[in-house]
Amino acid sequence: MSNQKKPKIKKVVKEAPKDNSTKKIKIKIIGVGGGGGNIIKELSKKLDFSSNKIDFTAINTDVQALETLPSNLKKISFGEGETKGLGTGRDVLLGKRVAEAEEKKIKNVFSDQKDLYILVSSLGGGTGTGAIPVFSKIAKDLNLTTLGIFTLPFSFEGKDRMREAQKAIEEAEASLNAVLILPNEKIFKFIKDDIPFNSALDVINDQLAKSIQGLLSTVYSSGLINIDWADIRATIEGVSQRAYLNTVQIKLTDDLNLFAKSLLSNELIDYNFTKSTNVLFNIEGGKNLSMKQLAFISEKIHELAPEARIIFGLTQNPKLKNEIRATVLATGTVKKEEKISLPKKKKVIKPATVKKKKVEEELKELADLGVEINRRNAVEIKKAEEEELKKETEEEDIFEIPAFLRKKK
Ligand SMILES: Nc1nc2c(ncn2[C@@H]2O[C@H](COP(=O)(O)OP(=O)(O)OP(=O)(O)O)[C@@H](O)[C@H]2O)c(=O)[nH]1
Ligand SMILES: [Mg+2]
Repeated sequence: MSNQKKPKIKKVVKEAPKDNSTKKIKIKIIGVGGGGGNIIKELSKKLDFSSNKIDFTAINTDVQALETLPSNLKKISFGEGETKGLGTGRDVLLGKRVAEAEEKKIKNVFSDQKDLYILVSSLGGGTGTGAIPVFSKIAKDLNLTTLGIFTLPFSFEGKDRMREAQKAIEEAEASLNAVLILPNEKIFKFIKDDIPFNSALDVINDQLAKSIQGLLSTVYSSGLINIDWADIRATIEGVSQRAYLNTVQIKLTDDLNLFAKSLLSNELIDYNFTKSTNVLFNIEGGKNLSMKQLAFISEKIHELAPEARIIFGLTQNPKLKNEIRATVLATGTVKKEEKISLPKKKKVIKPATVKKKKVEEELKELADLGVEINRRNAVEIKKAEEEELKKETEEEDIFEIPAFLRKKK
């Protein structure tokens, strides 16, 4: 650290007022579609503080799925006329159409003047994937502060599902302030791939719920050093920001290096930490909480994301006796070309010099064997190489065109 720039840390060292501004923040969490409902159900189970400041709403075209959710969630069905309350059967266009037709109902969901609206959906089906861009646009038109939390389908569900999900994100993020993306597939980094489907979903939902819980606890707990609503809004606001969120809890005696590493490298979330422009983190602990952990984490964040503005909070939580828990929320605007994309066939463009060397080596080998060669000059060799390269590129590009268009070609 000694020869590095000092981190741009905003220090808000102040006694937390009893009625501080974070405590007044009103948040609405809206789960759209089946998976969205499941995730917010998981989250609502975890909240240990009175949730009258958090409103959970599940909205779906599938009435039966809504009925399985607990009664502390508000449930709204939409598109019943067209879907008969049975869901869309993975029809994205139908999901979009019924959401557009229900604009009034959706506007009503956003009409309660909350400070922050969090849209949660697992993309890849018809309802969430079709409706999320519509929800996002309506929220933008109403000038609301929004955070989208979306999962991407598993690879085994097929490329079309993934493509639809990506398209929905692209459309939605133009209207949302920040978007957090968690590809379901990444869970296989942590669990065996022969785990039953539903159990894998449970693990993902649990992880996501824990992280959101950490964020909410940062918002609603009184801090020794307080993060206020302006700090949170500054982190989320902007357009098309990608977000990172993680919560980690360790024993006070554990290795701080390991703590920072697991806090700042949540591999489930698609996010490049080095691109962060705003990082907000909060540490919660019992009486033994010291500035040491805070300073350590700040330095680690600064090392990883040197350009980020870092805001921190410190919260005493008597329930955490010999443990500390940290939550980090980071955002950074993603340029178009940096957006996560489907794995494409890799284009390996060999530099002409490498090829030329290879050609010459081959010619020499043949000459050594006594084969007479009609040597081409450098211009001819270069022309032939360029033609070969062009042919290769054309062939490779063909695989990036959807099959039905390829056939037309
Ligand atoms: N993380 C997570 N992903 C889920 C869950 N349920 C479904 N998924 C994923 O989300 C995709 C969409 O499923 P649903 O959320 O059920 O779809 P929907 O939005 O209700 O749309 P339709 O049922 O087709 O109208 C699936 O392909 C799965 O990849 C869940 O509980 N958690
Ligand atoms: Mg459904």
